[in-house]
Amino acid sequence: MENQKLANTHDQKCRICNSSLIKLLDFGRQPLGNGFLNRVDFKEEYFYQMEIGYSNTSKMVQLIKQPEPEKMFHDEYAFFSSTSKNMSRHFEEFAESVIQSEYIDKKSPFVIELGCNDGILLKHFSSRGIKHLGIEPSENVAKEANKHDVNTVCEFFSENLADKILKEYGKVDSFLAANVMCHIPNLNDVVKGIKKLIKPKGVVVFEDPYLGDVIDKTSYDQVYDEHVFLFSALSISYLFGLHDMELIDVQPQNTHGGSMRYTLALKGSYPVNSRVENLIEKEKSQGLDDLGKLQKFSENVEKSKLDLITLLKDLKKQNKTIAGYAATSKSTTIFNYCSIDENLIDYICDTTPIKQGKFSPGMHIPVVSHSEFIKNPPDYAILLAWNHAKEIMQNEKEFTKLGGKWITHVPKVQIIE
Ligand code: DWN
Repeated sequence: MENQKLANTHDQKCRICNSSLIKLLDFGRQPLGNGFLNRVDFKEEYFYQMEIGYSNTSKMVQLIKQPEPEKMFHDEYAFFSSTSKNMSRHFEEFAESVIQSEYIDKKSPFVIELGCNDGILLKHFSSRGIKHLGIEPSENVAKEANKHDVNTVCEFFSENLADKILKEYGKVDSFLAANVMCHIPNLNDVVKGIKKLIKPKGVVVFEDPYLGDVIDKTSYDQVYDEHVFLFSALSISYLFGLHDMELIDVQPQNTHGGSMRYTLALKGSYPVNSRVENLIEKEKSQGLDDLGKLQKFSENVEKSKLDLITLLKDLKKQNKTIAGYAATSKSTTIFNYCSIDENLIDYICDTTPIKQGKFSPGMHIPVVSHSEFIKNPPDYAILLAWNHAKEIMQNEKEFTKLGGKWITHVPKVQIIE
């Protein structure tokens, strides 16, 4: 009966193949993941019904409804990629791997990055004098990229923009993106644009949080307004296959709790690495194309929610103080889905100035600076940036030494001993 309810097909069609979506999970009423706000704006806050669905044809897991892009990406976008040292290192290595690869013209290379944010990746091309272009719709972060001598166009990417870029800059060797493709609803238009822009031996290399890891770790907080898709090799092959392009390589990444780097090229232009076939086989045995297994994920999410609420309520009964560590977009999903507010969490600390002094989306928990965490340490800190656990634990040895404890919800709800 429960499964029957979950397996309801939905009016919303798959954004890739136009087949009917099968509803997997309803996260309820959610605000914008990065919609940190002032008290005066509480009344006007935007909410939408956040549900995810699955297409049996494209194998794509996706949001059923997504707010308009302009609501999420604008001149006050709250996320700056360079806030993590580990991520800075990761992008330096990413740049190096592209520069060293066989996919780039050694004499006059040209790279484009979609959603270049504050220039964390492209600055490594710029500093070597490599021709590059960043496309970034959020003006405030694009300005930050300019400060690193990164050339940017402040617009949403589309086939139309690709035509303009082609006229002005010519064709590219490598079209890059990191944590961006999964944000874009009209991917068919994007792939059409990319296909026009890449040279005959050009490639697209992009990475995003990986569906296989989300399922394995029940990291449902990767679902929020900005993440319209959760990709797998199966769904990416399908999408690019519609445009005569193919997946030629895949490389798992540790970032964002488990991501996948996909390399794609025009069909037949490169041999396909055996890693692609291996991953696709693995995905089939994991059930990433199996509705029953995906529905099991929905059950795990509901259990994780109950476990987290129970743990936090138990600690509160013991008069413990609890704070959130890092006001991530992911935490918006957790707090709103689990109805966790100021009665359970005293504050969230975060290093990003634009978030400090504001309130968390939906649940309105105060966001404070990191120095507040040092001045007023809680008994328990819930690790909302669990994907940066290594870096954070390294920085917060003193908190732990003084008896502070960490709570995580990934891969299961627990107090980290
Ligand atoms: O895809 C996206 C990813 C790449 O970044 C975007 N849609 C939005 C964003 O998601 P997120 O907010 O969940 O990302 P992070 O990287 O998990 O969280 C970053 C937040 O954590 C920032 O607000 C900074 C904060 N932070 C902190 O306060 N102390 C981060 C670290 C590492 C720290 O030590």
